Amino acid sequence: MVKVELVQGNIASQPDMDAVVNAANARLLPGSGVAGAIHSAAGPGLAEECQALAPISPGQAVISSGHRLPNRYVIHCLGPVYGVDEPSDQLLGDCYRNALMLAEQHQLRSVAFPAISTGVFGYPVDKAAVVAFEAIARLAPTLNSVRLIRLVLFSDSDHRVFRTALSRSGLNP
Ligand code: AR6
Repeated sequence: MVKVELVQGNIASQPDMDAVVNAANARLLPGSGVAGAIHSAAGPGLAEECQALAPISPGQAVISSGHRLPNRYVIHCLGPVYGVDEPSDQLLGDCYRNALMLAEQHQLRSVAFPAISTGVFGYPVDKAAVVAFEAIARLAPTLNSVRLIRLVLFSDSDHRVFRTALSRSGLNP
């Protein structure tokens, strides 16, 4: 069974993971928050590669190489803008599902996610945590290659909210 773990930290500093997930914008350009941290650590080659993959729509995921990041791959997800892209819970769940399916297709063992949509896109953290773990729990029995899923939370309070949701999710019994 896949292991799900939580850490507080920076998504661009997860050297032991095969892939990190970017909370991207539709055009896959460098932005603020997660996208800013990932693009500045990866260098300009990431934005160049992404031009051919963009645009993407809410819920979609695409994969690129990691460039100067310590990870082999970056999986770019466009989360829903809360209150605008509907149904937001389904679209946010699609991000986690589609990212994990790409990881499976590339036979990756470990994937680190940020809390997609909970920054600029305004998704309430407690609701986002429930959606994330529901999507992961539903897909977990079908995963063969992925053995470790890490949620990287930027703040202590987000880390606590995700910890509560994980303990109620039925994952990691
Ligand atoms: N590592 C881990 N988590 C982080 C980091 C980091 N380095 N930086 C911020 N967070 P956001 P979104 C947290 O805004 O809501 C961008 O401009 C942050 O506290 O990065 O999906 C893109 O270009 C929050 O909890 O992603 C898009 O236009 C969470 O990561 C748009 O923002 C997500 O915040 C995407 O918005």
